[in-house]
Amino acid sequence: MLHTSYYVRTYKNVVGIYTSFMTQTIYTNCAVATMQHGEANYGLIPDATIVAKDGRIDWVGASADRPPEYKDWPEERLDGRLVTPALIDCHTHLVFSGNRAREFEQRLKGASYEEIARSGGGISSTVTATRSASFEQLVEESLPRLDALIRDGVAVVEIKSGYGLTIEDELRMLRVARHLDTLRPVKVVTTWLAAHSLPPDFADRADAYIDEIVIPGLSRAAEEGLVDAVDGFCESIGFSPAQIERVFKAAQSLSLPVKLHAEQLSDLKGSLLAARYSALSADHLEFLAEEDVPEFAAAGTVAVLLPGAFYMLKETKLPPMEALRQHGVDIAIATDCNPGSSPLSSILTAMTMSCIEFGLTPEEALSGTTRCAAKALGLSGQYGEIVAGARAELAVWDVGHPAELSYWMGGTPLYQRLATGALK
Ligand code: DI6
Ligand code: FE
Repeated sequence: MLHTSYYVRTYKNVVGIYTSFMTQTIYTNCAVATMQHGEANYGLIPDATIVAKDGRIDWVGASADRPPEYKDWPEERLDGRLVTPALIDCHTHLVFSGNRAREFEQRLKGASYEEIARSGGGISSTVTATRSASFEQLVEESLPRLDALIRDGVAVVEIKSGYGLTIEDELRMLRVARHLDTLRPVKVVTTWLAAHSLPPDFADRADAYIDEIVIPGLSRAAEEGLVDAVDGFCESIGFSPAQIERVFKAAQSLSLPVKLHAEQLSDLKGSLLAARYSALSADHLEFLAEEDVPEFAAAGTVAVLLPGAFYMLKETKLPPMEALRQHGVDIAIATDCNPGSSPLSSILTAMTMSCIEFGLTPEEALSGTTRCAAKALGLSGQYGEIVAGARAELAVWDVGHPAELSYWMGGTPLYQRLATGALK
């Protein structure tokens, strides 16, 4: 009755990603962490049943309360395992060629990330490698990173451009990202990040780069249906708030949502700019000033924390966690998978790191990779919660309690991913 569409290998066994083509399925004999908004304690239901119909959740609740109309439906028994919404990685740069291990060595010998970037290394070196790789090579190099995320129970992955920096090379990165979506049982959400770094042929002409590459390229990407959102790197080694604002205006005129790399290395008030444009998310935020949190919170913009970059760059300045919590800001966690500051392709590791570095609770870490990550991608109610109407995209774990998802380091306790034919 279940069709096995794809296998991944975990530390314990080979895990199936099962795509159910049944119009009706009941998952039962399991614990469920619904991660529903407003529910305490993970929305945990110890002896639960989930009813899926036509790829969506029709009903979830205690098995004892299962409504009689589902009585004769086919059942999948999950042997007491834990079911959560499938995980979401809402910030990655996973399409790129090569790696920057040598730069990592340089940093360990004392060079800073900014120094390396200013001397022509850093993002520029990945740009050179990515431009010279063929489409097929980019797919081949990116797939293992995507597969690693899938092994951790991920169903939705955001992928940014930003290592092409010409119109054609940026479009090509997004085409690779869209192609990856067709190769694996995941939904890929794409982001235009041409305002990532200034290529050498535009040295000292950042405004011209915005006018000649970033904005016209974005229109092309939108015409081709290659882009779901627009991002920028608002930093002294990236682009100024005024330059980013011009990109945001172009996004707005194309009805595309925006998001921003903000306050990673300094406080340029990018997060407030993002908030003014009702951004889906502002990401990094270590240097976000506490006094700016109320204005940020009022916009409903998600704070995406990226513990892999914090770790790799040995950052010490923490985001204003208490203020974010007090003002009810939704907090998401992502890998930031990229060759420079975060060569990380495990969302579970990002969750563990977020607990240790930023003091998140395991429950916040899980909402950060489910409900809040869905919100950061404009997918609220569709992914990231086990709630009637949402997609029946589920992860089944060999654990007794959801805190274990943040607790174990290395390996993945994923037992199974339950996917629906309706994922795409
Ligand atoms: N912030 C990041 O964390 C990545 N890009 C960005 O704007 C780093 C990209 C890289 O170093 O290759
Ligand atoms: Fe990033």
